[in-house]
Amino acid sequence: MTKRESNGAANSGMNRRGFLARGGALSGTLLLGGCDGLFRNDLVQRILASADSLTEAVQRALLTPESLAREYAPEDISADFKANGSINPDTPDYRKLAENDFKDWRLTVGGLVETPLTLSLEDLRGMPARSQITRHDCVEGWSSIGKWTGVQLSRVLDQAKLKENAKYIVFYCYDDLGRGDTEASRYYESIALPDAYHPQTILAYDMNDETLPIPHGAPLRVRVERQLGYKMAKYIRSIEAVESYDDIRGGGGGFWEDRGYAWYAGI
Ligand SMILES: Nc1nc2c(c(=O)[nH]1)N[C@H]1C(S)=C(S)[C@@H](COP(=O)(O)O)O[C@H]1N2
Ligand SMILES: [Mo]
Repeated sequence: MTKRESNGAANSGMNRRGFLARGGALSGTLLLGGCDGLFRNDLVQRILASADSLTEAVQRALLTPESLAREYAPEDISADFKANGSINPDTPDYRKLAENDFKDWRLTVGGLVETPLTLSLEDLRGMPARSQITRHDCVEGWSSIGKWTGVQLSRVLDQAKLKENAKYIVFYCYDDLGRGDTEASRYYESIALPDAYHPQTILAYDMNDETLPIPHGAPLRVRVERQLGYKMAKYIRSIEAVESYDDIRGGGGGFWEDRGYAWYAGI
């Protein structure tokens, strides 16, 4: 893949034939097992096995071009992208990192991986980047369009090498949205491998061509473009590969899921 890849299917007004041609190219990639080995056959098998409900299986379309979220044109970018949930975390560890412009921030990648990683922002910026202009839909009923740039999560996971039994990717955040001042009341989220390996799932460090601002999740937030806003963890501290999220916090797989929201929030 090229250093900067972008999917122009939506904003170029591609016709159906062009769209199908893209689809052919994508499935060709799958069959050849190319694309940096992202779509190895065993991974595809595990992805299919990890779909934990029919709705989820139906909504997942990782293996078809329709699975790509629509991408917009630069002129569609919202002048005022709403910031929601935590907008300025006040936990002491986050304040300290923010004061030093996140120079000391490190992303740890662990759990069910062969090679645990510790990555700085520089490391992440040094990896191949992807930009996409997408619409963010919040469960509360508002939407905004923004441009996101970052590294595909798949690249980071491939560097860490997922173990055979890894099924979910968990994001732990710095903000204490639960206001309980304990580890357990901090924001967290989880996604399954099909979303983790989706080409538009990126760890974003830039928004609208500028460094990701604090209200939107500095220094790093995930974009999971086929799901609702609450799945897109901001203020990421660490990433963990797990077989199950049953034993994490309330067992729902996320801060809001533990409070009744659906774990799979497809749109
Ligand atoms: N760490 C963290 N991530 C979070 C939240 C939060 O409060 N804390 N809110 C979620 C919700 S409900 C939405 S809609 C989006 C908001 O992202 P934005 O502030 O960039 O609009 O972030 C999601 N990720
Ligand atoms: Mo939201």
